[in-house]
Amino acid sequence: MGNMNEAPAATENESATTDGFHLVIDALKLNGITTIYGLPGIPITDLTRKAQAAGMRVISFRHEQNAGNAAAIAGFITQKPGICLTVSAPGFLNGLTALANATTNCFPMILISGSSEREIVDLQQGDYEEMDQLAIAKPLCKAAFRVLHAQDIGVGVARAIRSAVSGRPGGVYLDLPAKLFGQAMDAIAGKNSLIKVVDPAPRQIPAPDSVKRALDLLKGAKRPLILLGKGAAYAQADADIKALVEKSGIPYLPMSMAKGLLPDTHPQSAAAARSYVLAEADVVMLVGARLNWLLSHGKGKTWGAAGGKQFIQIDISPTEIDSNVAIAAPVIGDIGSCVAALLEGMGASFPKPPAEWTGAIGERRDKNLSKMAETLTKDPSPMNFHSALNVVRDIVKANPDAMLVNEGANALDFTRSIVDMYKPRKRLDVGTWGIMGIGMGFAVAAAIETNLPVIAIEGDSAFGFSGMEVETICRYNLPVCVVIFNNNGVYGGKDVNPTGHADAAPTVFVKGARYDKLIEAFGGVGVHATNPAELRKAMEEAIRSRKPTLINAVIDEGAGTESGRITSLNPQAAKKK
Ligand code: FYN
Ligand code: ADP
Repeated sequence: MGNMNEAPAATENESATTDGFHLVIDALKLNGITTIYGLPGIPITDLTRKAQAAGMRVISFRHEQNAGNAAAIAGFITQKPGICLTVSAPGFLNGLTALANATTNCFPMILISGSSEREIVDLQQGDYEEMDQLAIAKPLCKAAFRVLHAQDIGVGVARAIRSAVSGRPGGVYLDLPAKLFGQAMDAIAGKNSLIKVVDPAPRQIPAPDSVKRALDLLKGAKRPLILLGKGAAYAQADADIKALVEKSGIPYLPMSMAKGLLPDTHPQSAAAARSYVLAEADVVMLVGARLNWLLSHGKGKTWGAAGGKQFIQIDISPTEIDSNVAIAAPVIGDIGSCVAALLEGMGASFPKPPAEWTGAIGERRDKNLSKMAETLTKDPSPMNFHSALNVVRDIVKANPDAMLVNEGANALDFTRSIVDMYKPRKRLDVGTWGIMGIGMGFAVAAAIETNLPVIAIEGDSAFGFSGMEVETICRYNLPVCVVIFNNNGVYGGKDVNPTGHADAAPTVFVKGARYDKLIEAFGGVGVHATNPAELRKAMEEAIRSRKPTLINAVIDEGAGTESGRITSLNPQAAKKK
């Protein structure tokens, strides 16, 4: 027996060492992160293997942009930062679009990229995939860190997690030079260097006077409107948000990714009277929504007579206030805390808006709804967006838990107004930036994070940006049903090359393309749907079977308009007289 005061002889384990690979994995797992979306390659191939061996899910993509989009939307769905792992330089650059899109949309994600050694990069000595990745990432994300020593990995990961989810969520870059992974250190010291982040997204309680100011404004409003944004969806304060709307009796307008916070069929929804309520409201309460281009910057003819409006804005970011127009009543804090405080301040009863206002909205809403209903009954051949979406609308209504991914131009805009959503955080779309290419990355993450059926409604152009991930969807046997609205081109297939040269017009694709054949190459189910009945049957079977499915829905190549509802943003040469 040794001297009782001496530490017991170290067991084999305790004398073991750890290394950078394992410290990165242990730091992520310690913080409840179980999934990595990425693409193996130098210098992170072994990190992907070791992460999988350590019990993490490592979802391997065909292009890093799609892995990054998957990580970003995983963050939106879970409130935990999604992790995208890439190789250095080109792989890092491929991930940047997703990192920037995450930051723009306030989705929490961490882009982790292997990189070249500092000493070589700084001397510009021409290393393999040499690039100063940290400097390039910084302007595109919320925070960026580099770790050079194994003992700092715990701090680096902790800072990245806290930066991604605290305050306004966003994208964070974590730069790991190749040499870091092989650095060994004492296992106990390594374990002790890791940080389990405490309260990474602390509640931010609004000032009581700001809550009172907002409620006083609402009480005095003759034509109040609540505008729900994706920040409200992200906050996961669903019951209180629903209570706020219903207790106030105020009409509400959901932005696209806030659809489903209350069912789109809710009697207070003003979605089908959008232009009227934006123009006529006298007090507008923004809840996790920005007055950016999607809301005409809070000014102009969209908002009716100049000066007639007063805005209340609930947001976690104080510097968002007054970004476009004066905000009369800012309420700064996390939406959960702000809405709870508003509800408390409303007391037992709160004055309802004048019947004249809600009545006028109802009239306009019903008029638009009946016009839409009439359009949806038409059954043209080939299908148009309305007749195809009439099927999708029914499928989503019958499967309210299914996730809906949506991108495109007409495919996006018509789906947004035709397909009602019934539950929060089900509609995942192009968001603030109107970006193309989020489709398959979002679909993979929606399936991985929820294990629910995923319906991806894709424009044929939009699908082209991430279509190779159909192999990823098949490889992991994900319950994803991709419906491609195939109208032969960007916006449609009608353009012609005026020169008579054999080159197709820039917006036109191969006519009659059979995208359904693509998924068959990987063992998935391909369906060619030329009418609503075929589309309905294929979607119902995909939901039932949970098999990876791609439906090539033939749409009239003349259907829709250039850029959908934002044609005005696409400058066109003045029509020749
Ligand atoms: C809405 N509407 C409806 C319904 N829902 N009518 C009947 N039934 C239903 N269910 C009406 C609504 O009241 C409007 O009519 C009209 O339909 C359009 O409503 P929408 O689509 O909600 O609103 P709008 O005006 O298009 O909103 C502007 C916008 C939106 C910029 C917020 O277009 C948008 O989010 N666009 C995203 C574009 C994008 O990112 N594209 C991707 C890349 S583009 P009125 O009230 O009568 O006006 C690549 O080329
Ligand atoms: P939408 O496009 O749906 O209008 P935006 O992305 O423009 O939504 O706005 C989202 C807003 O929500 C951002 O200003 C962001 O700061 C804010 N936000 C995000 N999460 C929260 C939260 N948990 N609490 C409060 N505000 C939030």
